[in-house]
Order: sequence, then C-alpha cells, then structure tokens
Amino acid sequence: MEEDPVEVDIQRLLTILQPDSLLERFAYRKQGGMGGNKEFIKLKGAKGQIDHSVTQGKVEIENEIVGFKCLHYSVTESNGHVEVTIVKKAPQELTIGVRTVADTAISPKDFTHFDDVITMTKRETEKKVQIAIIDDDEWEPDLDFFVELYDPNKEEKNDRLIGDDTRCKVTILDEDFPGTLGFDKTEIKAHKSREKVDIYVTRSDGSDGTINCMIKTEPLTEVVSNMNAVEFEDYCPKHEKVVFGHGETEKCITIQLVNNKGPEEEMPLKKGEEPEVEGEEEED
Ligand SMILES: [Ca+2]
Ligand SMILES: [Ca+2]
Repeated sequence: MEEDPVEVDIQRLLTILQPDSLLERFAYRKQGGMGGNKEFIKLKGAKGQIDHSVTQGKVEIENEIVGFKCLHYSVTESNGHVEVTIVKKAPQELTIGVRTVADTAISPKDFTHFDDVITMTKRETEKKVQIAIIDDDEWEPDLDFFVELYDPNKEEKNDRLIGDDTRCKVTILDEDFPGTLGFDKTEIKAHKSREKVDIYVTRSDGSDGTINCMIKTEPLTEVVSNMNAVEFEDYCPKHEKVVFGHGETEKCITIQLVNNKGPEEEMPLKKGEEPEVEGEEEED
C-alpha cells in the first residue's frame, strides 16, 4: 500500500484487508457493513462453514476433561448442517450430553433441536456432532444459537459443564436476498380517452421470499401547466399494498382514468413516490 495511511479511505482499507476465500469474504463483508447487492447475488449458493476461533489458550477457565474445539462457528443457511467438534482432553472413557440452546435462532424454524448423549472411548480424542440447519427462502438477519455440554447423569441437567469452552456459538448466515423495488419508468403519458393506465413495479437484484410495498397516487402540488390531473375528475386515486411472492419480479398496477374530456388530448399523470420495501414477511 503506497498511500499515506492517513489518506486511506476506510472502505478501501476494508477491501484491502478482506480474506481471499469466498466464504470468509462473505462473513467479513457482512461484519464490515459491505454487503452490496451485487456481491450478495454472486455469493448465493456458496455453501460452507467457518470455524472462527480455536479455544486453546483463548479461554480463561478451560474444562480439564472435555470442551469444544472452537467457540464460534458460522454456517451458511444452505449448508444443511453445522459440524461442531468436541475434544476429549483426558485418557478416560467419557459420556456427556450435547444439546442446542436457542438464542436469536430458534428450533424448528432455523435449526433442528439436538439433545443426545455421546460416548467417547479411552482412545478417542475428538467427536464431531452435526446439527441440521434449516434453509428457507426468506431474507432475515444472521441468527445465533448455542451448543453446550452437560452431565447426563446429573439429575439437575439445567447446568452445563464447568468451563468457558463447554459452550459454543453457531451463527447462521442468511444468503437470501429480497431484491429492491422500483418503477420501470419514471414518467408515463396517458391519453384522456383511455380507460386506464398500467404502471409496472419491478424487483431487481434478488427475488427471495415475499416482500411488499405501499403504492399511492399523489396529485401534482405545484402548477406545471393547466393540465394537471385532478383526483376523481381525471383519475381514481389509488393507495394499496403491492405484494411480491417468492420469485416474482414484476407487478402491474392499474389506475382507472375518468373519461370526461375530448379524445386524444394529453394529460400528464404523475405517480406516487418511489415505493419503499415495507417488510419481508407475510402472515400466512
Ligand atoms: Ca435460503
Ligand atoms: Ca433465509
């Protein structure tokens, strides 16, 4: 880097420092707030798992017998499962309970709850456990849950085993993108003789999940000409919700015109402001 560090733009610095692999870059960009729409689309389908931090030497209180190899895993939603590694640190047979604990990610919507007892022989030093991750079409923020180790022989099973490494966090990386909404044209001319005018709202850069926006007609407030269209006299005002189902990229909105003038005279009709995405989910 040849520039004076003081002069370097922070976004440029983030770009220079980002990791090489596609999956790591995905997580890095999201952390750095760099998730541009185009990048997002390219990364869709890049399945995988990231093991963030190896616990050795990183925890204050380490369990002497057993613990997770990593304290934080990230997994793409479409990967199907996350695999966590449990390390046995003592040369003895060991039976422990492994269970998931919901946080922002919940079961069964985001992952399949896991609660099982595993046994490791004297010679085994590691055991891998797979937890199913649910892939949906809805855009959502990244969600977390935990996996923890407990003693299955204890009557009181609420407590996990002592130590900072007997619990790990799993972050589910969403790779769905709802897209952005906009009008396909910013100006449409309609003849007074017409019964209706069709306006198209398009969805670009992604079409995952159901999204909706409100659409509203507004008369021109400033007098551009004496041909400003008047509500109910020239057109029927419209204020309604436009819903895009999963995969839908275009919606037609019809505005009824009131035909009470002579034919073939042009009348400017301005549609409402750019639609805004209101929410990503529809109640069933
Ligand atoms: Ca998905
Ligand atoms: Ca999703």
